[in-house]
Amino acid sequence: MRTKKEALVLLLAGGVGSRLNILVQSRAKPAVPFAGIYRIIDFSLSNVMNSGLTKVGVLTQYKPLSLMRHLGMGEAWDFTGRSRGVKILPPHTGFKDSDWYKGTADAVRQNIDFLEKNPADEVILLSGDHIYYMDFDAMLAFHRFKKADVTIGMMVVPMSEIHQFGAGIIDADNRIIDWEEKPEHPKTNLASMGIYVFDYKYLLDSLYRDREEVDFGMHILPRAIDNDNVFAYPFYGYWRDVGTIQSYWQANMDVIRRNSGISPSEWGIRTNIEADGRPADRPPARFGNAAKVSSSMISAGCVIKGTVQNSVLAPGVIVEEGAVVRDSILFADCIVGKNSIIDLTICDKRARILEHSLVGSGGNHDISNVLYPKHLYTGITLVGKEAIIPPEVVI
Ligand code: ADQ
Ligand code: ADP
Repeated sequence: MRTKKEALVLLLAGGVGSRLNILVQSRAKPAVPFAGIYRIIDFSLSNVMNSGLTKVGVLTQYKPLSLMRHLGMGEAWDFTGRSRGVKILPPHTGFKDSDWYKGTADAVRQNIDFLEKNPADEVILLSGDHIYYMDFDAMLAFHRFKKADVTIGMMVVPMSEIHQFGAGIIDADNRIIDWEEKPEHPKTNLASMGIYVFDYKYLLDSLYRDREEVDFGMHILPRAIDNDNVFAYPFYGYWRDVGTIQSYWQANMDVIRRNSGISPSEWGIRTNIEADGRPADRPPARFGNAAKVSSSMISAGCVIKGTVQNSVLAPGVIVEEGAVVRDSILFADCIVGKNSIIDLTICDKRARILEHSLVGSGGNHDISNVLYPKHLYTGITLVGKEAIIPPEVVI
């Protein structure tokens, strides 16, 4: 038997991620900073690297600048040595708004020339939005063993969350026999992780067959499940779609807690730290004599003179005397002024909270809940990039 060609990877990194609110005002969701020194896309990219795959195309769409600067040529994930680097596939905007990508399958279809120039036996389709560790080689082996046309990474989620996902019912052989994208009345809690292995020819045929089929979960997969060989590859590890402020905050907190199942360093997650203000030149974190820090992650260049509890601090954050930071995520170079208290808050890069302010604690969330009912119902306060909170303010 002929040996298989290396699988081609397509990483979908273009989604708007509007539920992440102001964190995605200037950058695509996969470029949102995570756990101090990473960006969300680092997880998918590192999984690709650690699975020994080298042919990668990244599909961009929404505000791709931060993302492109972060990816570079893929040096951080060793893609340049083993192949010709990560190929960034920019959006084909066409002439009018309606030519803008209409869905995930449409996005892949608009890059069909990349697929055709890179023949393979399988195509692995990934999302750039997920926090997880997975060996795609094992999934490929499963796909080949089952002689599948499509294999979908799937895992059990709480019944209350399945409405956000593609939901599948499987038989004893792991064949998917029923499927519903984002079901209103779910019959199962087996969720699609949005991770697909496609037979190369099968994918091309599906994309050419019907141009009206613009989404994998909504169009391509239901038809494939009705007519062809589609299997579920079961996954039992830590996996989170960090698409909401609540799930994003929770996944960051999971990194702090031991035994939560997530460990970027043990998973061998790499990041392009050089693209983010040369943190290699930052000094180690420094703690004043009154500093109190517990259950937290403190990155290089931080200066802590106050109290930090249960929080994630990216490089260069300053917490002044008497200030308290609790249950919060502070992006690079935020400053918390003297005697200010930050509770259950996410501060984007370079935000400055001046002295004697209260953010997130004792504030009235009712007004923001009316303005953004779908975004800010969580009780988590967001402070925008470079925002300045004046002294003695309560938010
Ligand atoms: P959703 O998460 O709703 O459901 P979707 O918004 O279509 O999926 O995005 C999937 C991925 O593609 C994301 O990484 C997104 O950033 C990216 N993306 C979306 N549109 C894009 C475009 N036009 N160009 C480039 N990239 C784009 C999907 C499946 C469900 C499954 C969940 C798992 O449809 O069945 O359960 O993912 O999270
Ligand atoms: P993002 O997380 O979206 O990449 P940044 O604001 O860090 O956000 O990056 C956007 C641009 O701002 C980049 O060109 C970067 O070089 C630049 N930048 C980075 N740090 C600073 C800074 N301290 N002051 C001003 N601009 C900066």
